[in-house]
Amino acid sequence: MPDDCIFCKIINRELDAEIVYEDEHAVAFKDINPAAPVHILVVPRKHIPTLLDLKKEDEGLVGHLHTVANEVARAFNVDKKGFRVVINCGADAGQIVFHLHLHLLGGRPLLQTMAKGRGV
Ligand code: DGP
Repeated sequence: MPDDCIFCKIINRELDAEIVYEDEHAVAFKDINPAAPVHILVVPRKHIPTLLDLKKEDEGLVGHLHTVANEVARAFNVDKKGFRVVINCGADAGQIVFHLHLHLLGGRPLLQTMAKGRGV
């Protein structure tokens, strides 16, 4: 784990966050700067900087992150009306935290395109 990774610190309880789910492989917590009424970040415990750093051996883990998003979406009652899952990768996508994460967004109509005007 790099010393300066905010999400590793949250996972290791060195930094506070509102954790809403955790298991052996993943942690989910509320985004500090929510772009929607429901804005949860689903992160692997394993430090993987970006989508580009995924290895073949991570395929199961990435699938698991989506299953966690499914569970969290149901827990936060956005499953019926719908929600969006986004992964930003690199500068043009506006990635600011270099620890792989899924944004789970819902609780309002997300009618914009995939463009990032806080649409994440
Ligand atoms: P991005 O790297 O652009 O895909 O998004 C990173 C997200 O992480 C951004 O929406 C804000 C959130 N974030 C950054 N620092 C913290 C933090 O210390 N705590 C929490 N809960 N969220 C954070």
